[in-house]
Amino acid sequence: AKKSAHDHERRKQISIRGIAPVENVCNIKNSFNRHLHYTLVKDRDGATSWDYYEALAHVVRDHLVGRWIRTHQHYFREDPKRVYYLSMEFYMGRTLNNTMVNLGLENACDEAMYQLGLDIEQLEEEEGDAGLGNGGLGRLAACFMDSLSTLGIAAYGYGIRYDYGIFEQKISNGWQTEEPDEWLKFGNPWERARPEYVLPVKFYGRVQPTGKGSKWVDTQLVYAMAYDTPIPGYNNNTVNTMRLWSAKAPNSFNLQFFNSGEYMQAVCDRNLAENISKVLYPNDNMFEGRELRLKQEYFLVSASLQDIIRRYKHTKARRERDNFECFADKAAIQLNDTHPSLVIPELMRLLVDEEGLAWNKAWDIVVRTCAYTNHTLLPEALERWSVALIEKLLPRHLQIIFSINHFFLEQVELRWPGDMERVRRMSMVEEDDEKRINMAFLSIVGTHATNGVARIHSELLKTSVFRDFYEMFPERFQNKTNGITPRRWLLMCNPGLSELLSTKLDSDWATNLDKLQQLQKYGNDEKFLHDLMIIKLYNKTKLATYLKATCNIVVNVSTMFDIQVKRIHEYKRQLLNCLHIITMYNRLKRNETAGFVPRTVMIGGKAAPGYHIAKLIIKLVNNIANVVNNDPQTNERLQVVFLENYRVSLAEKVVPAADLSEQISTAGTEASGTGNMKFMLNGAMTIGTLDGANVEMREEVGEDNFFLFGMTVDEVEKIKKEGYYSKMYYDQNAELKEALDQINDGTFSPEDTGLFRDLFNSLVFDDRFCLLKDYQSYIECQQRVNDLYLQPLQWARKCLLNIAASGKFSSDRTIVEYARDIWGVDPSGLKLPAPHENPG
Ligand code: B1H
Repeated sequence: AKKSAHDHERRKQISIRGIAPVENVCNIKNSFNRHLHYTLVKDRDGATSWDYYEALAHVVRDHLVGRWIRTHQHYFREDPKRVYYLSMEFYMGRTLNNTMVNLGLENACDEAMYQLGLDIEQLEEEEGDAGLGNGGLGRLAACFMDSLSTLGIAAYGYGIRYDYGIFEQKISNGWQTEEPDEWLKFGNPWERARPEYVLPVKFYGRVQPTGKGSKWVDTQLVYAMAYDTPIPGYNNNTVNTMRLWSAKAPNSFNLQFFNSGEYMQAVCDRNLAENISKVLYPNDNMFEGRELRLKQEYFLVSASLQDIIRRYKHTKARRERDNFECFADKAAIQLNDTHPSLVIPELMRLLVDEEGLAWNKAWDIVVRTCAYTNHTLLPEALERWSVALIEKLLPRHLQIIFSINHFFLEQVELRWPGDMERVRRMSMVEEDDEKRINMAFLSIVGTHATNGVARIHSELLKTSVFRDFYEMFPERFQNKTNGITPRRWLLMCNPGLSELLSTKLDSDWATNLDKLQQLQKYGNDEKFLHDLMIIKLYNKTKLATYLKATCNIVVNVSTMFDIQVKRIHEYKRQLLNCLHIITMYNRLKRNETAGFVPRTVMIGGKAAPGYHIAKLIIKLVNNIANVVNNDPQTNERLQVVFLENYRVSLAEKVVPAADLSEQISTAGTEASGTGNMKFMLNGAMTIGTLDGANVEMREEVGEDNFFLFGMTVDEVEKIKKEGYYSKMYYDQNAELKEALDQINDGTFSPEDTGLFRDLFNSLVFDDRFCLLKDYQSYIECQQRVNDLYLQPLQWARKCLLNIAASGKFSSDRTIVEYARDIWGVDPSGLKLPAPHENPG
């Protein structure tokens, strides 16, 4: 209670997060008590912490409602071009604190809870994450929603309301186990169900040729029910909508069973339909060609397009719009990777089969409306759906895809007469083993813009996987470097730093993040650097307190916090980090302690449940931790922590506490990365390769302020072409050999000496991601990190320069570029009038 009173005092000073006039505080207290009574039906004796959280959530939600309605009235009246962001993932995390920040209610709520004898931070901890995403791709969608609202763009997010989001990771005996994420267990105060508003989605059946076009008949029907979540902009009274679809069986489902009297069977079978929105596929950067996943993708596409078309037709002008002449001027549809790429054949089907447009007219509309974002070059992540499966589930769409491909290949032949090899390469229909549809090819051909998510990634798209397509459509290829929302990733998660920055910067810095550049001039201001270090120490202490309370882990805040948090994947090279840890351990065991900076290395992330090697990596980290942390000869200087169940809300605690951010993927494999930006914004140093957005981060901050190591993309390409034999590096580097042998000989698994053999073999005999080649360079770079950390003021100065140079990585900048170069909309920057509020 003493600590939280201190935090309370801290937060009260914070000016950037809204003022707390007595009247507002009083209204919030009244509203809170009313909700506790009428909404939660509890008194103060029976109320649990969750009840208090939910009561506060309702107080805050009430402040959204008027703005939400007014925003949509405004859009209906003005009829601006709408932007539709279609994504299979929206990794939103928690909502309460974010809403308070964006509405400027934080201080008033904090004070009100304090006066009621409650600790607001404790209530915030009651909220579970909305974990409807795997990693970067889903979190990007969430950051984009925040920026779209903040920029006043008339945007809608469309996705699926999974009953179960990304699994909960438990570590037992060092192994990952998965538990279902019951995020809706206690209800969700942030969504509004629209049970009166359901749309039909069809599956299976067959195509019937008729006199005028094709008909899709004998289909199975599933309903899509809308659930709306408000998305408030930052301090601009705009509240957009994220609409998530939930599957609902129609009463006609299994009618044959009802008719034949098998009532029980028929009702029980309704699950079959409703399973479509049951659970998020837990793969990051990995395609899994299951029928249920294809159903999910079409379910999202079909429901969303019906909704988009309904909104297009229903204008304020009395007469309904009955033609599609201006459809592409009134709607922009952004495909978050190929996952919603069935939009292309589905919109063709709706326009041609249902609305009666000519093929060419429809095609022109589709291409002008849609745009595609590519998020990965890894071949195992590219969607290539089995033709047989599409034919079974969506027979009409397969015909349409074949036609699209046919007309497209005609164009290719026209352009390159006789180049049959090129025609074969560019066909959307792949004929190697099983026939498959290459959804990325379909997406490039069916849209007017294809973009990568960092400059280097966008360049690689043009020169590698999509080279032929770039030659055909050079004007379609763009770059949109990713960004993150500074509201969640600074204002909300790092109040101490936010407040410090606000003492030096214009008050609108959080919406004009380039203004962070003004911080450069404090690079030699010792007082300022000292304040910065105090805040970092405070954040480290807070994380330490949390780790003690939740996992009973004790960490030393005076050590360097060296952190790698992200999904576990071979290309992200958590094993390279492990090799460095083992190398440090061996050196300490040899008493090479001179000038060694004590470190706490933290690694966190989920492995896809079916990804054997990734799960073994988690076990290895935990076993290394066991050995290193229990060795009295080293454990004063080196500690290893596996952070369990890494997710958005844990990132909010970890990122502000980091000294060193590990961004060490093989050059050319991480499309962008966005965690890298979060650490930079919060004043960590980065050790990283020239991969993804690291390249641009280093460019912004200057090479002296970034710890670079490893091969470049060109060097990776070259070495692979020449024939890369990782065993050579194993044979020739004694420290590397020692570390790898220890992984192989049971040093870290005495109970089962062969446990990590697969890891050893994959590194020494295959090493697809060139860890052994980059090892020496990484170790030397880590030594430079060590040496700089020995000079606290120099370190702090470089941290400051990183913060100052991170402005480019605001998702506001990213969205402004999409708006200008792809969607053709203006960020209005409009501040709507506040609705008259009478919360008392
Ligand atoms: C990213 C994915 C992804 N790229 C397939 N690709 C999935 C692919 O369920 N699936 O089938 C799920 C996710 N995710 C990430 O996108 C990149 O790896 C990051 O580098 C990038 O920062 C992020 C956002 O652009």
